[in-house]
Amino acid sequence: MKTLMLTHPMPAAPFAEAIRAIEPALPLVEYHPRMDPAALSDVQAVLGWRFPDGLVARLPQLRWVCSVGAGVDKLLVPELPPQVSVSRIVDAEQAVGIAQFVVLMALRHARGLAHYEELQRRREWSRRPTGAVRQRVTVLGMGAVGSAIARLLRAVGFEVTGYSRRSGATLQAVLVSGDIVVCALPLTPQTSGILDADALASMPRGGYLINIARGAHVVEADLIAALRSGHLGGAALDVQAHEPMAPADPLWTQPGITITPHIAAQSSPQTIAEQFVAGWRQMQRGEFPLNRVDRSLGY
Ligand code: OXD
Repeated sequence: MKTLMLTHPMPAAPFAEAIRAIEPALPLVEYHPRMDPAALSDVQAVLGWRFPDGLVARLPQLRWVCSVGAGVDKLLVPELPPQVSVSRIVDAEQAVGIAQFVVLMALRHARGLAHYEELQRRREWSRRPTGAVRQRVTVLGMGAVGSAIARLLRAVGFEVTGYSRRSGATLQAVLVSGDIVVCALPLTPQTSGILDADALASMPRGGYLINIARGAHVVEADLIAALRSGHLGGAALDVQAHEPMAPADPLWTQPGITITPHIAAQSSPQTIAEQFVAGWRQMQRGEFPLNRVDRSLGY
């Protein structure tokens, strides 16, 4: 099964090297925009992050798309034929890394670190006593990543409520009780824009939002408005609607927002290669690939 590497903006070479070390016979070709149609006509598998416009129509033999990440939203394009299997990487180490990042941001907020950073800039030594953290955190999305986040938050003292499609509670009910809200949802048509003005207004005054999922979950203009009005106390956005963010993006300069460039945690090329090769071998045997997503759900 010839495989097209579509990992841009990540370089393909580390993934290709790790795959060849496990399965030297696996035919790999790296995508470039001016590729000859003949080189695409026999591609059966894609290892990728995002489909360039119009590419799917140039892959008549496509059988399997494997995401290089945990999310598949940029690969589930409408023109993807229904019989194509889609899978993703499920990496416990990445989940732990993301959970560590969330705990870092939650503690930074709960312990008021931004205040002390500001005091240091002003050379001001003044104390504001606080107890151990016991704030309530709502984790939206209780898949592998959300569950790891909930476990680690509880371990450091937060009171955690998880929300998922199956949990029965309404979104509004769980937002009301979250001093901190963590978004770990898959991006689907149902969750796109889920954190809009109404949802943010449901959070308690002074609430804090941490997004490690996808920028499109948040209506960014509504978030900025909620911060400007003083309703929300701040936000940590590891993901943004437009990545990479343009210099003029208003999120950069909004007080209270901490921006990081989608670095909460990545899977290693080795892990991705191992899972990709396992799926490739399954596909060769006529089986479904490892970590196949339900295309009707989008995760
Ligand atoms: C993702 C990832 O899907 O980094 O965002 O794995």
